[in-house]
Amino acid sequence: MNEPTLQLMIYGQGMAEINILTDSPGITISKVRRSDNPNYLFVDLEIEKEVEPGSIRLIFEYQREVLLSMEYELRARIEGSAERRGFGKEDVIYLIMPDRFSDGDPGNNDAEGMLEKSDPQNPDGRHGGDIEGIRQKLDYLADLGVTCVWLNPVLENNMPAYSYHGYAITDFYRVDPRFGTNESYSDFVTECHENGLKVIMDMVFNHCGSYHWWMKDMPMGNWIHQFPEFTRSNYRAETMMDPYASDFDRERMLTGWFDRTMPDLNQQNEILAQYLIQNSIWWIEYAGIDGIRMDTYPYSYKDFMAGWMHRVRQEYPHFSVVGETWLQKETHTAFWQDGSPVSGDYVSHLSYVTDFPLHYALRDAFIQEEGWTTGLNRLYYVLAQDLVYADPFSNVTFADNHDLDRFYTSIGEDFNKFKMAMAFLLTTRGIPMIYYGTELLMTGEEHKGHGYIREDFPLGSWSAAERSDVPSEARDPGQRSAVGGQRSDATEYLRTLLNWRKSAEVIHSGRLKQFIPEDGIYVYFRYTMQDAVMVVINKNKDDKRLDPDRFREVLKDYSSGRNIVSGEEFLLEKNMNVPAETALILELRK
Ligand SMILES: [Ca+2]
Ligand SMILES: [Ca+2]
Repeated sequence: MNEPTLQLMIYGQGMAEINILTDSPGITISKVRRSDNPNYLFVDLEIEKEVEPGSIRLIFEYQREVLLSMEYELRARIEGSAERRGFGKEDVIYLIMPDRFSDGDPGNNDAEGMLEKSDPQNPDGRHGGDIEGIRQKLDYLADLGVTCVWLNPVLENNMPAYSYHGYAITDFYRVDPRFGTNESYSDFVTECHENGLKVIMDMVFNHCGSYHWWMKDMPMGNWIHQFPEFTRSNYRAETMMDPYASDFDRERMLTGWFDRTMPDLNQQNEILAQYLIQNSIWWIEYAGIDGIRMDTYPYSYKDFMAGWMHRVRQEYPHFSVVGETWLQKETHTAFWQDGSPVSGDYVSHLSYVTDFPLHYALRDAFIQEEGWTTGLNRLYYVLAQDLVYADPFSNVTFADNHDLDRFYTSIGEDFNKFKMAMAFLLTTRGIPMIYYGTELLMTGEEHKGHGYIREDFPLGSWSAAERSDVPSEARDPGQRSAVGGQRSDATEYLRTLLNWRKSAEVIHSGRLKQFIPEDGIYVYFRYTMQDAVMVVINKNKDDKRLDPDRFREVLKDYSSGRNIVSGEEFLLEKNMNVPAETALILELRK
């Protein structure tokens, strides 16, 4: 690694009284720190560049007597590791909640030592999905046309209840045994790569689970933020950049707990900060991942987050990180993106942010009536504010995710609106993310409970006895019933768009030009010097005539366009017909 220092946390009864030595060549113990807890020792090793992978020896002495000598392994790096490319604008991400996708190994559902047992009928319980289940579906995902998978956290959540979602980590170095093992996760990443899929690992620095072993014997008094009584964050990330924010609110935002079961980590503690940084780098290297999605990005100290990103970039200059920046407004979202004109003197080193403002607009666009600022104009106005971003084309865009109403539900289960929205998501600027089951028109309302927006993927393997509630047409989208038929149409529609997008460089790197929505029709273009794609979204319940003359600055000598869904040829002439409630995606031809 570029960084020669490695911090070790050594835990054991009375460990602070131990003297630690090494006789391995090229290794120096540069710093030994103790805390107010006598059971911890923190040791910095300096590793010279010339040191080969293999075992080094650590010697533990008490009163000049050797108590223990242990081997510590320095692993070889993956070849070309530092140069890994990460994910980007050419990709479409598919988000999977591992407990709810497919149960490839029913044998791990009640893994030994885990406090919560499986309970597939309980929306908040563990349903048994795992890494093996996802592995068995890689052909399906590759065929669907997504190019990158993001799994909600896979690390151990040994909590007594509500542990399936993964965000209450109890061991930062261990994959939850109900999902698999560290080895099976690393093998999974390799197999994804063989199937043309990249992998994003979900990480959490803001908090851990209240059953993390640290909580039983705190490494230091200031390891977490503590209050006389339970104190919740105010969840107002806007306090980080609001020029009028009170210190009280900002402090409460940063140090309040995300939930009762999620102690808030104090990254101003340098040893904890180093622990988290090393942990993320260890996973990149160990599992060979392509990117990180960092949970609750603004809830950790922003200088720590910038320092972390800087460290990651030092080791992996092209690696991708997307921060979960759940903010309402464009400016507040853009603040976190490195180089944004609205970041002030904050240098985040973060390349990708999650585009919540566009998500809200996408929902509104199809449920609101058309008005000066409503309906399709919501999309227009959000994109018109892209000047606040350093690179809006790298924003991660989405219709929904694991915390939001299922998109199909939020648009009143209207299949035409669904298709128009997906066409927009996959052709406008940004790196699109699709939540698992979108292709099967899965439904669910967030306010009923998160279990309802994270239901079992109907095409996953689930024990039949447990899954009697899954309708048979959902198991086989080829089976034609009213619902099943629409589901297979949805899958086919997305499959066509996604597979086309894979090689559509004009969407990956082309410019964007939009025309103000008029009469319920929104027209925009993606274009390069060589290619152009015209998108026409007609929200009206009837066919409309369109005069392409208004678009001549882009159309120039293009005379026709091929509809990438139907293959049909459209002549770009006066009174061209735009079918009702349809998005036309036209590859323009001269
Ligand atoms: Ca399982
Ligand atoms: Ca915090």
